[in-house]
Amino acid sequence: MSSIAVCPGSFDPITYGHVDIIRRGAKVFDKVYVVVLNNSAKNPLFTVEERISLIKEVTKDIPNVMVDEFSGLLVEYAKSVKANAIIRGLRAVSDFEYEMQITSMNRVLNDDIETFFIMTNNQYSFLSSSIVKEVAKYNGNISTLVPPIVEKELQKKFLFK
Ligand code: COD
Repeated sequence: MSSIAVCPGSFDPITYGHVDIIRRGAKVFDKVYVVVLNNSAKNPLFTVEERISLIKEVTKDIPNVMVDEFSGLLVEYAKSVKANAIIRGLRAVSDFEYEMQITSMNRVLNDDIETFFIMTNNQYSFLSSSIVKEVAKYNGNISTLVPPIVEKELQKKFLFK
């Protein structure tokens, strides 16, 4: 039986922190579905299509990574691709409470799907999509935070309006 995991998120946009988690996950699981959850509660900067296209581009060298989108419950998506694992990234202790809440809820919804946490590389432990957007908005240097293509698209959004 092959091990299939889902790596869900908003990815608005994908950062080197996300890429680190995806790469580490892809070494452990046979197949990893990186799925953009179309979460109506958030007000994203990038459309779902733009986010997917950026994720595809920066993960194109990892053969066992698939990129997809979904609106609805994560456990439903996991079931639809026969995944029995969810991968989440941990940056700092501050992530723990939020992650525990999501994991517990997902367990209530489907106890057959296990969540695995991967600690990020220390150099990305402060990194989030929100911080990147904030710095990009004021034309700060984000070249060490996101892949070049993401940097270019952020500059387009903020500077060439
Ligand atoms: N280093 C390591 N990991 C990182 C970093 C970093 N620098 N930055 C982000 N990550 C990790 C996050 O911890 C997370 O695991 C993943 O990358 C994605 O992060 P985000 O911020 O893009 O995505 P989130 O946390 O906003 O995603 C939340 C979901 C969309 C997954 C969640 O809201 C969800 O499952 N929604 C679907 C509805 C549902 O099923 N709800 C029931 C459960 S609550």
